[in-house]
Amino acid sequence: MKTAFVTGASSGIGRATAVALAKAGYQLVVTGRRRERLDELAAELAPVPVQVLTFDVRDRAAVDAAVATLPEALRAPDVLVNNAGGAHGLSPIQAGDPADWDQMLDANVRGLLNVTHALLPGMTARHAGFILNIGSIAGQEAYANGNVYCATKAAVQMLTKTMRLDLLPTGVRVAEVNPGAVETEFSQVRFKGDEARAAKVYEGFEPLKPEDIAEVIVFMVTRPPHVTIAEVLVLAGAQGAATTINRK
Ligand code: NDP
Ligand code: 8X3
Repeated sequence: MKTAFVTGASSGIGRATAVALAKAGYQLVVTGRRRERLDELAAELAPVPVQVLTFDVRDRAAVDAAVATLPEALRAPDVLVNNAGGAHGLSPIQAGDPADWDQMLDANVRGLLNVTHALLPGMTARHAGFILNIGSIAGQEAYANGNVYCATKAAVQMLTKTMRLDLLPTGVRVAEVNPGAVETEFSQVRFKGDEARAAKVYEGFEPLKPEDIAEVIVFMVTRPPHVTIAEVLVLAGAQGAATTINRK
């Protein structure tokens, strides 16, 4: 049975991706900080084998320790989906909170590196595998007040491209999906639990669902070894650019 390791599977895009990969025949390692959410997911996916790991991707020692508890086969997954992360705050740079900046830089960039670093020895030893990084339209274009979040996702794009080059001789493929507006807990986290403000982000148009992104991810990672779909931008139908949305 093929194996997939999905970070940030307790919610949103990561959760939907775990479900879709399970349906596609993968056994899973699912990670996040909220253990109960991950246990619920594992129960929902039974009898598919699902291993739950709880750690904060920002904590390299915790990532390494959690990965070390896995059996060898799961430490060398066929597919790694680096999805954990998000936005904290939406302010002009001059009004930004450095604590928010740290959270985004540490989770979206360093966290992706921490998880990748922990799994690469197994993946490169197998000479196969697929790393799928979740970027964002925010990494492709600047929007006002996006500053540090946009920068972290631009970093994901450059890391994806450079990792692809570095890993070429190892047989590990690397690609990126860049979603537009997907209705998840993303905006609740960005606006620190302000549900009304979060709901406004998705008002007046039909946003993407996490399952829409999951479907694209499964298609990408199940291409045969001679095919790499390197980068995909997925927008909502009413979305022309990050903040250009045709709202009714
Ligand atoms: P959600 O908030 O619904 O999910 C985020 C997931 O990441 C959760 O499972 C959360 O788990 C996990 N996570 C966040 N921070 C950490 C951390 N420090 N350590 C471990 N896990 C963490 O948002 P989305 O599903 O929308 O976001 C998933 C990815 O998609 C993110 O990288 C986001 O930037 C990106 N994205 C989202 C878009 C959108 O419009 N929604 C558009 C483009 C990209 P837990 O809280 O349990 O730790
Ligand atoms: C999430 C999409 O446009 O809110 O990455 O930054 S956006």
